Amino acid sequence: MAEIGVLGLGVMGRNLSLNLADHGYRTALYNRHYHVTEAFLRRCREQEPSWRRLQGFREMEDFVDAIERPRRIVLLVKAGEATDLTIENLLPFLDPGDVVIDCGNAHWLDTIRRERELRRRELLFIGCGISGGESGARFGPSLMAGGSREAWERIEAIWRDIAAKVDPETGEPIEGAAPGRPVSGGEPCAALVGENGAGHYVKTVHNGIEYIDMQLIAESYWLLKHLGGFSNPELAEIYSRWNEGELASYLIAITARILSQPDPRGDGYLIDRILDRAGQKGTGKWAADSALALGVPANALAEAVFARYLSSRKDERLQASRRLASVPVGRVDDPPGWSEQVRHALYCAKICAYAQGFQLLRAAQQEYGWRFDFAAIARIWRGGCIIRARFLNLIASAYQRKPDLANLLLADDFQSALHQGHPAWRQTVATAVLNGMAVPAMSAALAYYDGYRSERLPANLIQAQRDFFGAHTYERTDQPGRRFHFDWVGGKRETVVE
Ligand code: NBP
Repeated sequence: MAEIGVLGLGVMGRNLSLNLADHGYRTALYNRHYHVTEAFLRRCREQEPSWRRLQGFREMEDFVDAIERPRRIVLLVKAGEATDLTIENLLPFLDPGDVVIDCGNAHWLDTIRRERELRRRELLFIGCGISGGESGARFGPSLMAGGSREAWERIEAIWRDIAAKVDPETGEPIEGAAPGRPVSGGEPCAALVGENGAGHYVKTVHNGIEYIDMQLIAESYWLLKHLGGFSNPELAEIYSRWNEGELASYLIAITARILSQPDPRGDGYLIDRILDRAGQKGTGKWAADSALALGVPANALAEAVFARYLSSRKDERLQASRRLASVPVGRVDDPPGWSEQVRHALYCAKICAYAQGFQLLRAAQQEYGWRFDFAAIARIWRGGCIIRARFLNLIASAYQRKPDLANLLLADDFQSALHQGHPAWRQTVATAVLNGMAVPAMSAALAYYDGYRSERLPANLIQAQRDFFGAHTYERTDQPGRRFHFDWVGGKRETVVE
């Protein structure tokens, strides 16, 4: 009998199945179109003996029957309607106590609904965020599970086995897994983060941070390239060097690789031939939607999503570039000094990006009744996932020391990094603006920082305007706890409203 089943053999399902097989799990496989299953198994059998642990089925009923009870069935199908349809088709074959684990990129509200519906049928349901793309699924993803403890206990050992591992001493990802030879030892990047939709919510916030991180890196690249005048090999060298320090992360590492890639179709570099139109699958928007819905000032997140929208309007931008006034883009006098400034700006803005992500998690736990362990979430993001970064160790320590920390910006390590880096950050944003270069995420993060640290903001005027046109009332600084309305037209009477 199989110990687990995987339903959906797209990119993620195939790779997660191989990961399971590498770890010795007998795995049953099913895909809507059987020819996909057949082709996959044929390739597996030719390549690696341990993959004989994978067994494919044409009929869904036979697939379910082949899994030992109570069953564990992983769904890796397209998120949305396809997931509902798949669950509906599975239901007649399941028995009470079986656990269904949806590893697709589901919206957390769908997961909350599905968990409730399956619980009514005495079935367990886990919504599990999975990050790391194809190679993460293959050699160790970051796994963010949401569900009941009973359901989690049924998959915990497997999840810890197949997840990415980090060195318990340094927190650095342990690399080196190969087909048939998984990483052994290390701290697994897998955890139960909360009930029902919590895992998919954490994954959504992960993706939101990923959007900001990518936008910030893209902005830094643009500033270095155009204002610093660095060539692609020099840029690759700069990012490789940055990858040795506080910015060390998967996204910085791949940026260095990307910038040094020659064009396979001719002279020059591939990066210069790639169209500047960014795609998206919508999880960044979900995160930004949630920030708006929950009243969380995640402006860098929103800007990162908007920046992709703006980039996708290539034809309009082309027209506008010929018609709207601009300023000539200059060159800085001291390119090495400039790259240091940009490095500080990137790091400070990145701290704000993560601060906004964790603020979102804080607000969501109140809204949905979850209780997040922020340190644990930071720890499972250190390996396997797209935003894995050295400085997640600092975030984990900050929350470990102070689980109720109001905002990451206030953690000692980040306070001092911001103290040290903010002059260069300001200089970077100012230089970009004066040269007509858009740095939406870097400047939004700076506005967030400056707004957050301001004892007073001009919101007094907004309150006065609201009271003027809509009698929305205001509070006075000298009479706390009471609300007032002023007769702005008559100009005489201020009344106490309550
Ligand atoms: P793929 O596009 O490679 O595969 C999609 C799978 O969904 C195929 O097995 C397909 O079956 C199945 N499917 C579809 Br489409 N409609 C179905 C339906 N109505 N009923 C049953 N099965 C259906 O996607 P993927 O990249 O493997 O992603 C799978 C899930 O994992 C998605 O939810 C995705 O958001 C999530 N995810 C992806 C990544 C990533 O980096 N790719 C990362 C994290 C999470 P077929 O072969 O018969 O068409």
